[in-house]
Amino acid sequence: MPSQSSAAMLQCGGFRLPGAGTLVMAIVNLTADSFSGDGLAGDPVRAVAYARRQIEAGADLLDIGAESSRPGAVPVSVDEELRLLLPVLDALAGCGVPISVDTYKPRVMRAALAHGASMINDIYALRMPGALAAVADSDCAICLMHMQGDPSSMQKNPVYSDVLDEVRCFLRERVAAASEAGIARERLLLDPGFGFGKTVQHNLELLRRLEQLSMEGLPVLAGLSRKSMLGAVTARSVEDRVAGSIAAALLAAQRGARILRVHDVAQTRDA
Ligand code: 8Y7
Repeated sequence: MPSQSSAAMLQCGGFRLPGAGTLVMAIVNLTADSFSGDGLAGDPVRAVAYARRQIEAGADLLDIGAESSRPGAVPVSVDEELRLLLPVLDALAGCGVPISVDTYKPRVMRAALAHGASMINDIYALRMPGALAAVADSDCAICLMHMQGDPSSMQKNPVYSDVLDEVRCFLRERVAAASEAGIARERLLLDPGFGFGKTVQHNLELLRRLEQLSMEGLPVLAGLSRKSMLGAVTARSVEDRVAGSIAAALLAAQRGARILRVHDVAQTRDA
């Protein structure tokens, strides 16, 4: 991974993740209507068992989400998100791997950190009012993801003149905002946000040029698993995109991605 070999360690709560090599992050969806049909439908016992199986399968991190961000998904209230999330976080305390929480809501961020989360994965890149402050006083890692528009409308007509340039420019602005809020650089990850306000062509171009995304050694996270761009390339339905997902994960890793956010942990590790 030449483009990332000079990358520094990532501070991730009580964990320090190595500055080289590729890590696998397992997706744990607590919702019923997740994008890829893998939602655990708000059953905390099943969710915890599922999360533990992902760790056994070799997950280096877990990413737990209680609100679907699929195109057109209905927003969930803070109370409902916490009701789904907190019992699972409590049950996974001491599980041995860092837990990331997929949320953009400052109140959920604070509660998740108080319940042991080591990373915040924010599809809005800390743009919600109060989000920067919610994470500033902790030592959690933060994934800053690019999205054009919002999930209710983002796939309607995404337009860019140079998609890589615009994504990088946005992320650079978010890194500056985080730094201004007192968040150390070694806590930050960048993510182009595959599928978030992008056409298939935009996504493929971002994957092709992924090496150019990283700025000054900040690690990159890539989430391609089972996404519709893979359906467009392979003509497979969501449940038949494992091979495509693994191929895409490998391409991302070769182009310097440090963390691969995936559904199929064992298969991705083997590959
Ligand atoms: C991503 C993500 C989703 C991604 C990051 C899905 C929450 C859609 N995709 N977070 N979340 N990056 N950082 O298909 O690509 O998993 S939801």
